[in-house]
Amino acid sequence: MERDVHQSFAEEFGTALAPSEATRDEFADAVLQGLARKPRSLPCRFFYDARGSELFEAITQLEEYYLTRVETALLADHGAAIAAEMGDAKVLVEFGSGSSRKTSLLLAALAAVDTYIPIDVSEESLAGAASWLEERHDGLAIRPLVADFTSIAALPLTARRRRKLGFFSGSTIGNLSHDEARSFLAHAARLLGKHSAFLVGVDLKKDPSILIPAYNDAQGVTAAFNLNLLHRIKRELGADIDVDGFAHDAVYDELHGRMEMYLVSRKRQLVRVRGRAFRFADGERIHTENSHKYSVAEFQALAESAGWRPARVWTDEDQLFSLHLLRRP
Ligand code: SAH
Ligand code: AVI
Repeated sequence: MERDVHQSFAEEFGTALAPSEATRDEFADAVLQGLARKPRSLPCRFFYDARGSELFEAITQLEEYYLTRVETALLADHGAAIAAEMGDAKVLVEFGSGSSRKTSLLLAALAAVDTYIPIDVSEESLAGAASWLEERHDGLAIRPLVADFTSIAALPLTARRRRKLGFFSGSTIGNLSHDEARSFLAHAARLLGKHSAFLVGVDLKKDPSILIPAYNDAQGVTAAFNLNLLHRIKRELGADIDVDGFAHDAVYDELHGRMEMYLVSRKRQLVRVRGRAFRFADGERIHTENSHKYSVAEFQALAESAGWRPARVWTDEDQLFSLHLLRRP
C-alpha cells in the first residue's frame, strides 16, 4: 500500500518524490528553529507519525473527547440533507483525512461520487484508510496524496473539470491561526474550483470545564500524544532528550478562544538535537498546539472573508460542534 501512495504521486506529478526524506529534513529544520525561538514552539502537524496517528485515533474514542463522537452523529443524521445539497459532486477531496472513518458515512450518502482524494501528511494513515475504504466502497477510485494541505499546488488530473466537494473534518481548521485558516480556505477554494462546495467541521466555543478534560483526559492518552513529539524527535533526529523530564499541559486561552497544549520541563535540563544544545529552565514550556474554537457567526464571517458563501450549518442540540456547508459562488 505504501508503494501505491508513492506511485499515485509519481503518476500524477511525474516525479519519484520520496515524501519521507523530504519530511525528515523539514522536520529537523522546524525542530531546530522552534526550540531556538522564545517562547519555544513546535508545529502541530509533526504530531502525526505512525505512533502519533495511532494515539490520535485512541483520543477519538475517549469519553472526554466529544468532538469525533458529535461530528460523526451530525454526519449520520444529516447525510441525506448534505447529499441533497451536493447530490451531483463527482469527486470528494478530503484535507487531513486521517483514518477516513467519518468519510465513509459521507460516501454512503453521496451516490454520485466516484473518486476520493484524501490528502494527509501521514503516509501510514493514508495507507490504512485506503485499504479500509476499499473494502467498504466498491468501485470507488481512491487517489491518496501525501502532502501538506496548506501548500499542495494542484489536484490530480482525474479531478479536473469535474464537480468537487471538499471535506475538512475534526475541527482541524482550529489548529490553524485565524489568518492561516483564511489563507487555507482561499487556497481550498482555488483547488476545488468553480461551483464546488466545502463541508467543514468546526468545534464550537463552550465552557472550559468541557474543553479542558477533552485535552487532558483521565487516562493520559492526550499526554502520550503530546509527549510522542519528543519521542519522534529522539527517534528520527537522534536527539538526546529525557522525555520523562517533560509533562503535558493543556489550558484554555479566553482571549484567543483556543485550547493550547504545552510540553513543560519538569527540571533544569539540556536537550541536544543535531549538535545544538537547548537549555531549559524548570517549568519552561514548548507550545505544541492551538485548537481554536468558533461561534457559528465567527466561522461564517471567516469563510466569507476567504471567498466562500455559507449555505447551511448543522449543530447538535448541546451546541458542542458545527458542520458548515460552504459554496463557491
Ligand atoms: N479528519 C480526521 C483526522 C483529524 S487529525 C478526523 O477528523 O478524525 C488531523 C489530521 O490532519 C491527521 O491525520 C494529520 O496527519 C493531518 N494533518 C495535520 N496537519 C496537516 C497538514 N498541514 N497537511 C496535511 N495533513 C495534515
Ligand atoms: C486534529 N485536531 C483537530 C485535534 C484537536 O482537537 O485540536 C488534535 C488533538 N489535540 C489534542 N487532542 C486532539
